[in-house]
Amino acid sequence: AKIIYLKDYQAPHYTLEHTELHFELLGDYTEVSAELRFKRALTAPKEAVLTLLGADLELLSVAWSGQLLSANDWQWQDEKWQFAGAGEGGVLSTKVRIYPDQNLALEGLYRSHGLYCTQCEAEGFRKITLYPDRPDVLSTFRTTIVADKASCPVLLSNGNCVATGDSENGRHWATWEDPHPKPSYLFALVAGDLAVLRDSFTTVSGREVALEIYTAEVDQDKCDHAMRSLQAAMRWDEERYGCEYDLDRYMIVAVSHFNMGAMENKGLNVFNTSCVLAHPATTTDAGFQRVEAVVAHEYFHNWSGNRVTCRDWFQLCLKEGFTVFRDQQFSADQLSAVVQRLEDVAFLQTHQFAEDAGPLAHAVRPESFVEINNFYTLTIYEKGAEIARMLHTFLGADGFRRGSDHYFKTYDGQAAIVEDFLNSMAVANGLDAGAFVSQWLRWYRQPGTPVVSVNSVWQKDIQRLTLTLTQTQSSKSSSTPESLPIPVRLGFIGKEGELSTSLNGVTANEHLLVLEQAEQSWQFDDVSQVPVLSLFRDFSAPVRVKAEFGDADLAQLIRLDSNSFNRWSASYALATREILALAEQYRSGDLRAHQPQESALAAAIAEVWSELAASDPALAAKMLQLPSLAYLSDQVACYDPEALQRARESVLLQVIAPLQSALGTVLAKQEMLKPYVYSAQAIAARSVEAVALDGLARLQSGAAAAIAQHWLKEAPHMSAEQAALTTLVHHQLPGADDALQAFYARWKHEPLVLDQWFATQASAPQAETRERVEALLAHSDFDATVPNRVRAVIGQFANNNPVAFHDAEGRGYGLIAKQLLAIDARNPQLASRLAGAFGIWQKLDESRQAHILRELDGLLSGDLSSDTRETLS
Ligand code: BAL
Ligand code: ZN
Repeated sequence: AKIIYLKDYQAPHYTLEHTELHFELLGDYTEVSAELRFKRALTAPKEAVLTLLGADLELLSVAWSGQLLSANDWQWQDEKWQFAGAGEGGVLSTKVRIYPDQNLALEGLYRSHGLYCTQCEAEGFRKITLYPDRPDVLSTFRTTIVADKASCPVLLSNGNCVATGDSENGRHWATWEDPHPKPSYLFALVAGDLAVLRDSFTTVSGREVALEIYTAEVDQDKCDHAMRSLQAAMRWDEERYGCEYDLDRYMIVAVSHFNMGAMENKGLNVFNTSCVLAHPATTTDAGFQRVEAVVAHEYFHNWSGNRVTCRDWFQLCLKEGFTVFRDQQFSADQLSAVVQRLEDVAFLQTHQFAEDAGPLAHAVRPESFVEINNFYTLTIYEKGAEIARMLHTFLGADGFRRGSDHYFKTYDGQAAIVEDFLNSMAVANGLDAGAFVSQWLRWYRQPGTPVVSVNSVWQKDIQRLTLTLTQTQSSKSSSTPESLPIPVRLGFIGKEGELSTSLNGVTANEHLLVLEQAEQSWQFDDVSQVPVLSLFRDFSAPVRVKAEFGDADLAQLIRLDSNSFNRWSASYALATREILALAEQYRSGDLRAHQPQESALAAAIAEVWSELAASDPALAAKMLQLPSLAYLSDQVACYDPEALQRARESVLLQVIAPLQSALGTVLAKQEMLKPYVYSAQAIAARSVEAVALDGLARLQSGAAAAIAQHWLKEAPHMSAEQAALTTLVHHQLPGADDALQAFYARWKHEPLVLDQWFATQASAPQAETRERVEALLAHSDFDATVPNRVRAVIGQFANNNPVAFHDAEGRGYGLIAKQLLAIDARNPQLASRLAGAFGIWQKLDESRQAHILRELDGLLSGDLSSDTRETLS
C-alpha cells in the first residue's frame, strides 16, 4: 500500500478558475460532462504537468481548449491522470460515464432507494469526474442536472438555483451556481422524489435566508426539531463567533443510506436520517440531542471548514477539532453545560484514550496515512476539540474570540494549515507567534495521552501548600517528546467545603495554572487546613492524572466540591478503583471477594444522592452510571472482561442497595409519563427515572418489570418506551420477549426505531446474545447494505457488548470477522470502522489474543479493501 507523507506536500501546478458540470441522470447510468478552466500557478515550474484524479470512471471523451485528445496524449496510472500539454492554461472538457446504482460503497454519486445523492469527502469526487480532487484547489461551480421529472422532481446542488426548465421525453433540468470558491469535497448533488419543510432565517445584517429540509414524504413530520436547531445554530454562530451565513438558501437532505452522520457540503448538507429526523413518538432524548448537535456541527462548518478550508487531509483536525469544540459549546448553551461536559469527557476518556493507547494511535495531525477515510477518528475529532478548548481556557473567551476573528478574516476563501490557526490565536492576542505556535503545535504532533503526576506538601506552620506537577509523554510519541502546555484549573476542598487560597498575591477559590515544563511547582498561601485538591476542573486538559488520593479524599470531593464536573469525576475515579480492586481479587481467586465489602463509593453516594436527585437530577443519574467496561479496559494492563463485568455489577449493587427507597421516591414522580418537552429540566427528570428503573431491576426485579410494563403501556414518547424495553431485555425480566415482539409489531415501518430494536437486543449483556445476533442477521429486516442497520446489529455487538463479543472460545470474534469480510466487499469505509473493534487485542489474555490473531490472519490473507487492510494490519 502506498503511504502518503505530509512532508511531501506540493502545491498544485494549476489553479482552477471555474468548474462547469452537466449531469445526465439516465437510470442505468449517468453521464457527467465537465468544463474546467485551468491556469498555471505563478509558483509552478516551466515543465508543469496538469494532474487530475479519477477512479472507477469510463472516460468517453477529453478535449483541451476545443481539441479532442487521444489516450496517447495523457498518462493514467492508478488514480492519477496527467497531461503535459497544458502550458499557461486552458479549458479541459471531459465526458465520463458512471454507475450510481452499482455504487454500494456510498462514496461519489450513488442511488439509495431511488434517491441520487453524493458523498465526496474526502476523495469521492474523483469517482464522479476527472478532477484536481484535492482540498487546496478551490473554484466556483455551475452545475446543471437533467433527470426524469416523474421520478426525480427535485434537483439540487450547491449555491443558488439560477434556472430550471423542461426538456424532451418527460425530462427536466435545473442549474445551480455556487459563487463561493470551494474544493471538490464540498460538492453535492441530490435528485429524487422528496418533500420539503420550509422556513427562514434573517441574518444579523438583515438578509433573508430560505431554510429547507428535504425528506421522504412520510418523514416530514419529523423535521421540526432539526429546523429549530438550525435556526438556533445560525443565531448562536453570529453571536458567539461573529459568523453570518453567506448564501440565500440553506438546504438539508435526509438520506437513509449514509456512511457518516452528516456532511457539510456548501449550502446543501446531506444527512444520515438518524441525525436529522426527530419526533417524540419515535426518538429518544439522546436522539433529539444528537440531531441538535449534528445540525449545528454541519452548520458551523460553513465557516470552520468551508469559508476557511484545509490545505491537505493532514490538516483535517483544523476543521473537525475546531468545529466539534464549537458544537460542544453550542450544546452546552442549549441544555445543561455540566451534563454536556461530562458526557463529552466520558466519551473521550473511554474511546479516544483507548485509541491513543492502542495500535491505531496517531497524532491529531498525523505525518502519514494510507487511506484518508481511516483518519476520521476520535483523535482528530475529539482530541482536536480538546486542543481548541485548551486554547480557549488559556486565552480566555475574549482572547479566543479575537483569535478566531483573525483566523476567519485572514484565511477567508483559502486552504489553511494548523500553523495558521495557532498563528492567528497568537497575533490577535499580542503574543510572540513563533514561540506560541511551536509550543502548541506539540499537541498536534505528539500522539498518546500525557500523564500528569501530582505531589502536594502542606506546611501547617506557615499555612502554605506547595504543588508540584510533572508531565510525562506516552511512549507512542515517535520522535523525542517535548513538554506540552497544559492548563490546570484547580480548587481546594476543606472539611466544610471550598477554601479560598492565594497564589502570587491573588486570592481566589479557583486558580488557573499552565504546566509548561517537565516539572513545575507553585506555592499557595493562606491554606488554613489540609485540603483535597480539586484538579483539572471541567477537565481542563486531556491528560491522565496520577495523584495519591485516598478513598476518603475522593469521598470528600463527591460530597463537597463546588465544581459539579469534578464531583462526578471523583465518583468515577472511586468507582474505577473499587471495581478494579475487586476484579483483581476475582482473578487471583481471593475468597474474601465473595463476601460483601465496605464500599467508600456506596457510602459517599448514599450520603448525597437523595438530595442530589431532587436538586440536580441529571448529575444524580450520572453518578449511578458507573464506568463502562470499555472505560475500565483502558485503565488496566490486562483486560479480563468476565472479571471486570462481575466486579462492576457487584459494586453497582453495593451502591444501589442503600438507595432502594430513594429510587422509589424518584420513580413515584412519573415524570416519564408526562408529555414530551425538550428542555434540560425535562431530560434530567427522565434520565434519573430511567437510571432508577435500571437500579430497581437489580434489587426488585418484579417491581421493576411491573413499572417497565406500565411505561410501555402508557408511554407518551419513545424515551419512556425505549427505557422500559432496555430494562426488560437487558435484565432478562419476565415479559421481555413479548415486549420485543409488541415493539416490533408497532414500529416495523419506522427504520430508525427498528434500528433501536435491533441495537437493544445486540447489546444485551449476556453471553447468549451471540446466538441472538446470529438470528437477527437472518431476520427479514436485516439489510447489510444499510450502514445504520449494520451498525445497530454488528456494531453494537462488537463495540457495545464486551461480554458476548469477548466470548472465551473466540466465537464472538469469528462472527464479526465473517461479517466484516462480506461488508468490506461492498462498503470498505463501513467495514474498516467495524474492524476497529479488534484494536483492543493486545490487552486481552493469550488465549483471546490467539483467537483474534487467527481471525485477522484469515482476513488479511484474502481480498480486502485498502481501508480495512490498513486498519487490520
Ligand atoms: N466532514 C465530515 C462530516 C463532519 O465531520 O461534519
Ligand atoms: Zn465535521
